[in-house]
Amino acid sequence: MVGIGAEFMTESELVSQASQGSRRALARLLTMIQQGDQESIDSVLSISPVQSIGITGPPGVGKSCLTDCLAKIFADRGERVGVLCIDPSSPISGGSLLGDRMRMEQSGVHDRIYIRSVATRTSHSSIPLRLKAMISALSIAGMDRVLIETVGVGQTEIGIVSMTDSVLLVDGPDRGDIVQAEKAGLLELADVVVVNKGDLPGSEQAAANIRSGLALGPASNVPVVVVSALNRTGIDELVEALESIQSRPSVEIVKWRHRLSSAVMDELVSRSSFESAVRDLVEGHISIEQAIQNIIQQ
Ligand SMILES: Nc1nc2c(ncn2[C@@H]2O[C@H](COP(=O)(O)OP(=O)(O)OP(=O)(O)O)[C@@H](O)[C@H]2O)c(=O)[nH]1
Ligand SMILES: [Mg+2]
Repeated sequence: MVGIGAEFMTESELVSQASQGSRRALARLLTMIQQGDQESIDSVLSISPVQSIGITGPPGVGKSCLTDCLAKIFADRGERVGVLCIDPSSPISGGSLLGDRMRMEQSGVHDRIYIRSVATRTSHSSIPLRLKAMISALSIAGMDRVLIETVGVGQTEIGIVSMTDSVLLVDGPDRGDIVQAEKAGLLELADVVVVNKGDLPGSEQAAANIRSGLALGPASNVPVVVVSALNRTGIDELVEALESIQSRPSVEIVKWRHRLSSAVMDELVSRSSFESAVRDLVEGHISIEQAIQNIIQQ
């Protein structure tokens, strides 16, 4: 394949080249998956994916800086780390990756770290399923671990982090956005809560508030760790907390519910009967119950 661009390869050639370390083949494979190419998705799904960590939280709390710290720690141990930055605003090759790259200063220069931005603007509903295939593609390419940063605390983020093995919810010292995360149901998926910007006043108090809030509910054992991604303090404790995560059956049920509903949505919305049902609804020919029947029966 020497001299032939990755864009001319078949899916199985891409998989084979990516597994032999070709970053161009990996990039191409990820693009095809991101665009929803079914053959590319199918070509990776038999691979059992490596450990993935979802990192989510409100805008600006320091997720990228923290992801950078964690990627660097794992890479310094000799692991190969894939980083996916889920970006709701960017088109396929949008500009904000540059911003993330700049914030991910350490990771950007580390040869065991592979960073990739994933645009969601054009392909909203299927991102969770495609994400699963992207983690598999990174696994094929020899990554030992995948970190996934996503911005926000709403339903989209729940769909995304449900695909990961563990979930890290990041908050800042003065935000209290954790309340929004709780309302959306994201808090119940969190394996570790991080209060970042621990160098600023109010972070210990914010952590104490979160701990007392959690103490009342089913997530009372979830650790709340104060860190500063900027000063790199508290990161060892965070890694320890990440490595002590125990699987919780109640969370597994919630995650599988989200995964299945993403898959069901994806399957039904992609049917041609979905679009014709939309047209029939607009023209007043059918009821929504009939529309559902038409789609299911296709
Ligand atoms: N004081 C302080 N500032 C921090 C810390 N971590 C990140 N920041 C700053 O917070 C700002 C946002 O950091 P990012 O890592 O881009 O935050 P983010 O959550 O990824 O932001 P979005 O992806 O845009 O939601 C930057 O100006 C960082 O320098 C920290 O530990 N302490
Ligand atoms: Mg970010």
